[in-house]
Amino acid sequence: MLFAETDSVEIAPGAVLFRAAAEGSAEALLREIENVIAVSPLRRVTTPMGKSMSVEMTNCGRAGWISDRSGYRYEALDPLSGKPWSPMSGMFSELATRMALLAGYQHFVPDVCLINRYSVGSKMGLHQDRDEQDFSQPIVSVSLGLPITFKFGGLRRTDATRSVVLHHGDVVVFGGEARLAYHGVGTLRRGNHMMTSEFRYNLTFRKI
Ligand code: MD3
Ligand code: FE
Repeated sequence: MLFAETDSVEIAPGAVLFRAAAEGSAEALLREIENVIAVSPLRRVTTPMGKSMSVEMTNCGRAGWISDRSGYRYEALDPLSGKPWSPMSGMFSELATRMALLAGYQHFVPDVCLINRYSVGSKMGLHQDRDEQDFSQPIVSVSLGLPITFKFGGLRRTDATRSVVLHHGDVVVFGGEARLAYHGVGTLRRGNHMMTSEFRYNLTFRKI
């Protein structure tokens, strides 16, 4: 137990996996997700190509990531309500800062948390995250609930990918040369998790 918090695996250059690091915080994280959803409900957004994404999303923090026919971007106001997103809780930002520090990033202060909810059949195709200003800042990802296969490639869409299953409580810090790598997730399979029933949640903490 003493060393569990720092057990880490480098799954690719710049991508550090901390297995089950958020497990002990999961109940509190899920409660806070409910608070965020009460302000800004989960919704399925449309890509610029006009396709509805299978993952449901919401955000907290000083802006939120959204997509519609006019593109991907961060917006200070939730377009559904016209009001600000829920502020990021201290518990959220402190978890992200602590995990980034364990991965070697000393001043990571996230200002946005994107919350993705996967249900049976949801998936996310290979993409890069490049809607932020400063790619020297890492992204911290927290998985909760059902497991999913995460795919991780290189800087070109056609680069080979490797797969790793992300489980409840796993935290991954993506920085350095992993920051702009192509990544995605496979299809969520049916399951019943003790804390999230039929869902998987993913939190991504970013400095936009
Ligand atoms: C690697 N989410 O929201 S988390 C996303 O499981 C996203 O919901 C997936 O990709 C999910 O953009 C994967 C892992 C992740 C998140 C952001 C990254 C990996 C990343 C940014 C850069 C490189
Ligand atoms: Fe991504």
